[in-house]
Amino acid sequence: MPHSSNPETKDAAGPSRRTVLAGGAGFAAAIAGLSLLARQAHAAPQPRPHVVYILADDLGFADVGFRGSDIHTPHLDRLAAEGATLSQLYTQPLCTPTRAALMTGRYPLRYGLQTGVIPSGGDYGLATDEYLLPQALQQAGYKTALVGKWHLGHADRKYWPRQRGFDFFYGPLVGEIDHFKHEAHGVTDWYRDNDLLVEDGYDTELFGAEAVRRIGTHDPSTPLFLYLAFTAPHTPYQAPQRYLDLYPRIEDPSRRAYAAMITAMDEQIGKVIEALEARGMREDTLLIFHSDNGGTRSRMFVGEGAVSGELPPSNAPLRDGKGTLYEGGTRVVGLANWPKRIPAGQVDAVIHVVDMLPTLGALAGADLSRSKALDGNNVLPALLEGQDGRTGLVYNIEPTQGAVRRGSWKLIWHAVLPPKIELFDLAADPGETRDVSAAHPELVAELQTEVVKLAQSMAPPLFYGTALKATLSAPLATPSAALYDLGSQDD
Ligand SMILES: [Ca+2]
Repeated sequence: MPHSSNPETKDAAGPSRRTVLAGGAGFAAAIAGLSLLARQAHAAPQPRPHVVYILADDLGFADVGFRGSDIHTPHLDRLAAEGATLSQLYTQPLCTPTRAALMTGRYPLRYGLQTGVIPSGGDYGLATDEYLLPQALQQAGYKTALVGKWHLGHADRKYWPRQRGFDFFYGPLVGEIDHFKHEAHGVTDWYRDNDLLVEDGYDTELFGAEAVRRIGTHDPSTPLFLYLAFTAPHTPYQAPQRYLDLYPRIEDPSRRAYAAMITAMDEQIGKVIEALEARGMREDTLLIFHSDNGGTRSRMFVGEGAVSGELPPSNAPLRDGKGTLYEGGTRVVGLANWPKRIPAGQVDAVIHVVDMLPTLGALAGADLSRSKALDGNNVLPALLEGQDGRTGLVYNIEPTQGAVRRGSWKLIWHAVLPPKIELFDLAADPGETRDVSAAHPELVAELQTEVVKLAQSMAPPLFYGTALKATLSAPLATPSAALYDLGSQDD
């Protein structure tokens, strides 16, 4: 099926609510609404909603049914049709930074997680002096559970989910596992709470079954925060045969497995919804779904598993993908569904994943005074009433590159030699095809000043220390026989 050239209209389950509802509501009114809600943080709605927060891993922007894909996602399509599709939802371009931003409400540049992901050999984690979303919700009386991938520190138990505000944890700690063997580099990475676990099964189905169990045994009179972080459709591309059999017409084995993984995830999401209905919790549940970053379009970011053929994810009509600062890496497929409160339609407000902590915190009546200075805003007015979202955002700031958005203007500064500055008008050119920096030198200078200011305040990337150590201690990649051959050729 062809992809629309305009993401603003293609996925519209109804007319844009920003257009219909926001009307003359200007920025000042939006700000007034935000601060009013901030003051009302302790007057949360009663009963407070359950929150089911579902993350996909490396899902392409275009790779769900409600964006016109041939990949079957009937349960997500229904959630999208009955809820709000989020047309401008932003994350960080990689796993670890996005998860950190979600947990803290703060950009990863604040605590050194802005570069790369925590690799298997990395001994660092999300700083333990950060106050996390599950801690805030737990303090507010929520039961908190993580089912799925963590990727915010594994080398020391102090970084693990049970020590960071989750009453329950089931899943892997690192970024990429074999979906059947649950191991990375031959080491099992699969836990229940703080205990290593060996069990058979396909991870996506195990996550779904565990989520259903958590809901099935939950007392509905207590609010639940269930963070369901799938490892699908991250590499390696693997799926049980019955899902592969759904796609006989896809010849490329990588794309067939990728599609099968997405449908397997969708099926589990359907089971989670059934479980909520069976417990009478569905109407009072805010369900948020999105990808942690864009689909992979470069082999540099594909992960450790080999992929044959063309890389399967599509972020059409957005440019590039995972690991980059272009929209395909950072603007993700997403939706919010809360039958009682969120009307059906498309929300065009600019929302960043750092906004989720203050938003959910406000709903829960959580005390966020223990958080360090938040980068996120409460976006309930955007979700519930179609009001405007943020007017700017920081894509990322690293020693080698940075990008910021102001209104519809986006500056990307590639700082490594040879350096390059790009300016895009996302309203006119969401696909980032026309660099207009030469035509707007003053705006470029202003945005560069903003990037420099942020760079001066950033924490040094923790990834660099690990990368350097790994480089210095790595064994010689060439087998000795090959060295001998090389020596022979010198003769
Ligand atoms: Ca990811």
